[in-house]
Amino acid sequence: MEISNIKNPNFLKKLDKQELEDLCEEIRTFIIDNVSETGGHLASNLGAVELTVALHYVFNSPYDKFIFDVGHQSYTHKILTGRASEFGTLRQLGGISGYQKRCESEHDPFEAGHTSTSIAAALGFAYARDLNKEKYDCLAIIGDGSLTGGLAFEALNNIENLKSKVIIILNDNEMSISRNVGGLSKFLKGIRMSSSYDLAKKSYKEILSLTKIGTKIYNTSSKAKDEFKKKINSNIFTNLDIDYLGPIDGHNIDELIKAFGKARDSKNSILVHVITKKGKGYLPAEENSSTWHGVGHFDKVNGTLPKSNKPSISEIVSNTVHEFMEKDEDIVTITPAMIGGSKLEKIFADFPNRSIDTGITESFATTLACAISLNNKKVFLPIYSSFLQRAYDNINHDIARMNAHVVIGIDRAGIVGEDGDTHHGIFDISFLNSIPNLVIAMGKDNEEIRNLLYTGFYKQDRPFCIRYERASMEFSKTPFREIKVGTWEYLQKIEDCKNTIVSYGTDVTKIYEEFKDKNVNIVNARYIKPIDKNILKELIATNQKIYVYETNIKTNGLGTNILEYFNYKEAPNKVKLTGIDNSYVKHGNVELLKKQIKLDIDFIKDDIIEYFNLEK
Ligand SMILES: Cc1ncc(C[n+]2csc(CCOP(=O)(O)OP(=O)(O)O)c2C)c(N)n1
Repeated sequence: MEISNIKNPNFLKKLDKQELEDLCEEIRTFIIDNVSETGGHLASNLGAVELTVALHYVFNSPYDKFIFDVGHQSYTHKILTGRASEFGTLRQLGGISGYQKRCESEHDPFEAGHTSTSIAAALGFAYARDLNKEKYDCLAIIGDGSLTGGLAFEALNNIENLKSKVIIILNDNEMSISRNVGGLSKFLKGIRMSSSYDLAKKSYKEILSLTKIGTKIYNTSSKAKDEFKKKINSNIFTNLDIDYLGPIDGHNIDELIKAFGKARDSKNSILVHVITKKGKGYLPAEENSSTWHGVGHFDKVNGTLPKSNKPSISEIVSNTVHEFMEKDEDIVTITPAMIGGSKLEKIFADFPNRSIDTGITESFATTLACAISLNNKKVFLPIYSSFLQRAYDNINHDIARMNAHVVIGIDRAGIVGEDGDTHHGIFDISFLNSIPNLVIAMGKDNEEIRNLLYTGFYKQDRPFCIRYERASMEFSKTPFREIKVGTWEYLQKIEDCKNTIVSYGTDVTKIYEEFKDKNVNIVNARYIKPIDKNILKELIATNQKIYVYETNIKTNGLGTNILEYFNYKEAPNKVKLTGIDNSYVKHGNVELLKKQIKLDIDFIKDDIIEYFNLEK
């Protein structure tokens, strides 16, 4: 079958078991072929092929609502719903998204990119369906990793409350990005292994008919039957009034179809526990699903990923914290499920007693970090900028208010590229800027990043946020020195020059490369908060014309901080702010995205030349 020709999932209903199995193999090959070119979430998608085909066989999308948690594993769904021919554009600028998108298809009723929202969404759809007196099924397809998020638990708790039927498909591959953690994961493992489960799998009629009393129960009210069913199959889900069915072999089409049929016919909300193998069908991904969770383009024949010759900034940060942890037993590192992404492998291997993976729990991890730090500890808490949005209240209400010594590593700050609008780290400055006690810093190179970390851990004792982007740079073990909180530096200061560019991070490095020896002053505003009032006073006194360059949301950014101070000082300076307007940035290559929103260095260079009336 030509996968690219699939227009919708209707054809599936006519296929027999063998044809369905063949289709799954073809889809797998199609995914590997395409993702090896475009990059994407390979291992998660390979594990969910049969599961998704069986769901589309049993249910009727778009009539029934398919809500994939995160959406990173929805490629088979995209293929079956008419988007296979566009797979060459996956995650590229102007191409199809790597997640569900309402604008892409009527088969995508909801959108995500962050985890643990699917059950809440399915429940909301189901509640509205019942209010509207309509009849269709609302499905949340959620991984065991995403089920560790508090939001998923809150939704489970509300199923009994809202009383609308939802179907939860738990795709359990024992993995988050790294191996899944925590009591829930242990519990799921227990279910998979337990023999009592086998008992529960047999029909309760079979069990009841073994004894006289049982037969009597079976012949009496359905309530008694329900009670008995619950007893033999009692677990966390059934105790929340959600029926439980499973575990089901997630690569056996027949078993899946039968189980999903039962779920469709059930009156009650139900969770179908499906066991899958992450990376299924592609050996390198099966053997190392963490590495192959999300990848760039790769060599599909040899199963090799391209190597960067420079370390990522995440690695530079974690290497530096590792140096501190070697000598300082009071540092604890906490990650909400991002050991690999935040490059914490060595910290976790060398300091297992002071490293915690809390699962996908940005909110919990932040309050936990706060409490640990209040007990004579310093906590390193790296979280991706966009996921930090989940922890806003915990940073404000806990860490900042109690002035706790937590060094928050804001990883993937700025535009991240192919993951798109749900993942760009462009809001953190804006939402943290208004919180008292917080320091927000961003270093321009290896040495400054290391010195900022040193300052955050050893030269102050309050919350310290250090942002760093998704990029690579040279690493070297430079000696540490303090960078006084709230101090900026001139990268270039020219006598009598009245033009000043202010920027931070690698943006200021790029500006310096473009404008060194030109008639502009260049200020590295490595502390976005607090700002350097001495330098600002100097800029006012010499009436500098100022250009602020940020690749984050403009509202409440560094530029706003400068304007606020100038307003307070009734400064006469002309100031131009550049940054991202109050809008979402799409997915695609970082440089192309920056060009699209007119924030790439070439555009900025011309803009600065024009603004300051400089010679080209
Ligand atoms: C709030 C949030 N935190 C972290 C992530 C990063 N992330 C994406 S997928 C994933 C693991 C999901 O595991 P699971 O749900 O089991 O799906 P699998 O990929 O194993 O199929 C994580 C941690 C995210 N998308 N959203």
